[in-house]
Amino acid sequence: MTDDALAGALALVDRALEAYASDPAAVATLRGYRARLQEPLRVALAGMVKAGKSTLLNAIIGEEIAPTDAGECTRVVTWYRYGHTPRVTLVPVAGEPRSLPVRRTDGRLALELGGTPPEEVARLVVDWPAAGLRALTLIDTPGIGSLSTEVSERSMRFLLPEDTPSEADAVVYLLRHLHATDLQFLESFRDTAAGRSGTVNSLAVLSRADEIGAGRIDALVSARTVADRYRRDGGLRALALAVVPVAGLLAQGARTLSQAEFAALSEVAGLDRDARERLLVSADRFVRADPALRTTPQARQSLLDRFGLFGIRLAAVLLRSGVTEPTPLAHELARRSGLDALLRLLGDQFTARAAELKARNAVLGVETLLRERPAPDSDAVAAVLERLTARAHGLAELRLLAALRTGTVALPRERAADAERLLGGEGVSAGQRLALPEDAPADAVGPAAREALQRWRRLAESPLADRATVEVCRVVIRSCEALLAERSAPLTPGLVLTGD
Ligand SMILES: Nc1nc2c(ncn2[C@@H]2O[C@H](COP(=O)(O)OP(=O)(O)O)[C@@H](O)[C@H]2O)c(=O)[nH]1
Ligand SMILES: [Mg+2]
Repeated sequence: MTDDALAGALALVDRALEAYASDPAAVATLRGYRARLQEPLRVALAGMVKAGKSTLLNAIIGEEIAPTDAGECTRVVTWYRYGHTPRVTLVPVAGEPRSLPVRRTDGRLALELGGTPPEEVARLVVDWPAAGLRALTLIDTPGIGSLSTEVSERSMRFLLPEDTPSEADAVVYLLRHLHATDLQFLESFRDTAAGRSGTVNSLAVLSRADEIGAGRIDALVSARTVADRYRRDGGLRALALAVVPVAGLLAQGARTLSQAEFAALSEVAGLDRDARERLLVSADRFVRADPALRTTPQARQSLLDRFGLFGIRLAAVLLRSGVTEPTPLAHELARRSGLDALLRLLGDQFTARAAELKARNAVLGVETLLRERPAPDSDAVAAVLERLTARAHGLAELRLLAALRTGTVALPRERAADAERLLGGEGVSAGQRLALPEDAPADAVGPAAREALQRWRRLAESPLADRATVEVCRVVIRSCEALLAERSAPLTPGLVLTGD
């Protein structure tokens, strides 16, 4: 299924290259699409200023490289992609790309534009040898709805270009509180021609989730409830495949926890109850001079910056409940931060579908080209395109999934949920599509797939089914048939991007 879409898209672009051979601009565009099909999936992190994008990007990569908070570099789009050696390249709007020095302060990259004004920078490209970047290229975007409309516009132009397909294959959209600007953005992403059926390539993160519970230890539980509410009632269902709460700062700290930090956290955890509660009552109190502590106020300040009061409290609880080593502490903190759940979603929804998402973008690109610059041979290219979209079932699944999510196709709620799952809306593995328990034996797939197939065949043959329903049935039935045919395929989800 997967290879079909990718091979088909490559063949389509090659055919278009022939048709447009005498049009240098079109050739350059098409070559770009071709290269892109063979690169890792591009996932952009988007959201308002200070939503926690750069922090979350670091957490996903597992290294503290992206600069956070203000600075001119946070005003330009920055790509983080896999490379053997660290390298930073500035790509100007006009002129040749040039290398920038790779300088780090406290681990993070000190990205400076070397005199070029931000508005003359198309993007910065950071090549970095981080394992997490092998499967995904991550793109940090400047905040939307920022005080500077020019910065905000730059992000929107990147995510929603007017005349070309988006440069990102998928988007993780961070929101702190459901804000009108957030919804507006998600809606335009969904509706724009280039981002058509954007639902299938967006995930929403309720970011800085630790702040929702005012630093209480159960903050993530409250955040989960808020995220569930957003998903149900907030109009987000039509706009993103899932909404998950993540405490990005804690996640970043957990993935880069140092021995010294572990020692300092252990000292806090080892205090007697009264002293500990007094110390952790507020951020101010935590960093005050205290002769009873070995950890200096500066070190405590740094702990606070890296983990937040919530993270320090949580670490103290874990250390008191029997965690004794840095690695298990780091893992438990990452799990509780919500990062593991997000990585699993990225794996299930994006990485496992990378071929289809990339192919979809190439198809949109060729479609746009055919529409806007017809060539003598356009009809032949259009025919190849049509055959591809009809044949590549993965693309049909994405299209139908988006239609179901956005309510363009109306089905009774339970039926729609069944269809979405079978189409891979909760992950593309056989187990996820058939709602099998995680420990189900491989031979459970056959009977479950057959049952689903019969269920959807009955509906298709029902005299009450209208044309739209029959069309849904056709695609779902094909997904069931593919499950039966691929019974030997792995039961478990696709690649999960955990680091160490
Ligand atoms: N408490 C808390 N603070 C966070 C979290 N994520 C980011 N921050 C802080 O919020 C500020 C903005 O974060 P940044 O990642 O630069 O946001 P961006 O503008 O969206 O890239 C920084 O001071 C971060 O330390 C989080 O999960 N919890
Ligand atoms: Mg940022």
